[in-house]
Amino acid sequence: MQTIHDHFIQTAEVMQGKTLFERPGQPDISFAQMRGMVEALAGALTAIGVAPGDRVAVQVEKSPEAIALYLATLQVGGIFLPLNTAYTGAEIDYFIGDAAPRLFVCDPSLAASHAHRAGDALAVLTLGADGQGTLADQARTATPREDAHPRGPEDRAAILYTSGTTGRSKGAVLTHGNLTSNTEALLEHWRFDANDRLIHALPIFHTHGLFVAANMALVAGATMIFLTKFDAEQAIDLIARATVLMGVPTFYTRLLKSPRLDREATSGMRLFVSGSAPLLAEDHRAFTDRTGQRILERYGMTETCMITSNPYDGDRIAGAVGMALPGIQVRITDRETGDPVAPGEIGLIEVKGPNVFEGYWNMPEKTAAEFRPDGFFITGDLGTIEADGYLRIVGRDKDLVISGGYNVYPKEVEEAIDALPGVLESAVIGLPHPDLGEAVTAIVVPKSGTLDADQIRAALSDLARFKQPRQVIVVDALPRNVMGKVQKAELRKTHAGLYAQALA
Ligand code: MLC
Ligand code: AMP
Repeated sequence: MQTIHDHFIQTAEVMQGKTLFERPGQPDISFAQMRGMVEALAGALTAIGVAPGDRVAVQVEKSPEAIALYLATLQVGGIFLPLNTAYTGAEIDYFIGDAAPRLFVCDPSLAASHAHRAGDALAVLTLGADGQGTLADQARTATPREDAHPRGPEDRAAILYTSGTTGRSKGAVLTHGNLTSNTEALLEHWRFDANDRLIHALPIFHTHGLFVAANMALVAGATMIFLTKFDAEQAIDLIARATVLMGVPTFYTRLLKSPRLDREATSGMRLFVSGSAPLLAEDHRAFTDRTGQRILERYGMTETCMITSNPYDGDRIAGAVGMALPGIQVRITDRETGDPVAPGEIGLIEVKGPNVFEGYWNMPEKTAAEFRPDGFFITGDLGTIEADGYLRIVGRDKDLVISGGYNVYPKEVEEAIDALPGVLESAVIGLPHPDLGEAVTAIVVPKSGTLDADQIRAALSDLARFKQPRQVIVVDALPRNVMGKVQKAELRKTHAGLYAQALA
């Protein structure tokens, strides 16, 4: 088996001076240069003492060097642990305590606030958006490393934290076999090769930007037009020089807002991919009307990488996420009994295959609870497979909000709100939002008297910005059923129109 690092080295050997990273206003970086960066960083990691199995936690801005650090970690047999740049110090405390990394790499601007973490067991180094910092300094002086620590499909490659229903984040442990098998399946399924030029505007600390988009380009020998963030007008400028865009639905909602999006602007593109959250069927259709292109929607999850995809050649159906990728099995089961449901009925989406993660870091009970005895993983999404064979996602069994492609577990936000003075209880829900798909919204009950909604929002600054409620609504009581359970469905109905007029 080859790891993503092995694949990259082979590709770099062939591609040599071909451009891997193209960045507006900055010099291009070739495959050969990237290989040099990876080997220099692998030398630095070895010198620092990162041993096989050690975790390398990374909270840095998007840069080619950050991708090189990912590959270098795989090369030395380490476990890559990328963290959302929005996470605050309190959130980082938890990840570092839980994963016990050997090395934590942060932005130079945060070096002072993380300095206290450094000790015998944990080195703290920096890497900035410009590729500079104390880690880069070490890479310049260390002896570059060419050999890779041998790794098999079962060996651990990465940990991605995903919020938990109990409020505690869970570290999903992904193996080399998970990453390699999924990249290979996607390359074939989407006909992605060295001729492609991918607009890469996603963050690189999640599955979509790192294990789908970047892995595919690194392995195929494609060029990435590498953007620090998504800007619809910039994307339209660049589309003429690209062949593929991968994005969350908000990318498409924002592209559709631009009058410049038309057939001519997109005529050189061969593939638009959407995933990480539901793409509105009306956006899918509007995109086709405007551009003649049919967005290819696929479905995935941190724990499973990509699961299903609409076909490349066949019908890309609005509101459907397609069929299981090669080598992957998907079934729909009854929520109560776990038995497969009849075709066309709604149930839990379960998945099995080489893409499915090993388990949650240090959480054997949580892991066991999400797998069936026959090895199927319970996604927590609700769906149906109809006679046409396409999977359609109809909802979620898990209490989860997806805002602009970021997952927010209400429990974590509710716990933070409930801890504030004067709050009796709260319910956090996702409401339809014209830009973000869903917006995190808090419904709060005061202990007595009234509460200031703005003060509540301001008091939640320990939470990453994308988890903070866009709006806080103060009410006298929450609706409950006879069992005393808060009726979130009713709250979502009552407040459904809250963001209807929101400006994107
Ligand atoms: C940014 N903000 C968000 C937000 N993104 N708030 C809620 N939800 C989000 N997703 C905050 C900013 O901090 C800022 O706060 C304010 O909103 C305005 O920001 P913006 O400039 O409008 O946002 P922008 O930077 O343009 O980002 C929006 C976005 C981005 C949608 C482009 O969030 C994004 O790239 N999302 C992709 C997420 C992703 O990669 N998901 C894949 C997960 S993997 P303030 O305070 O300054 O106003 C996965 C598996 C799979 O799910 O299947 O792929
Ligand atoms: P994450 O845990 O961040 O990886 O998010 C995974 C979740 O995103 C899945 O469990 C789904 O709920 C959701 N998701 C991903 N892709 C799609 C899609 N195409 N349509 C609807 N939901 C999706």
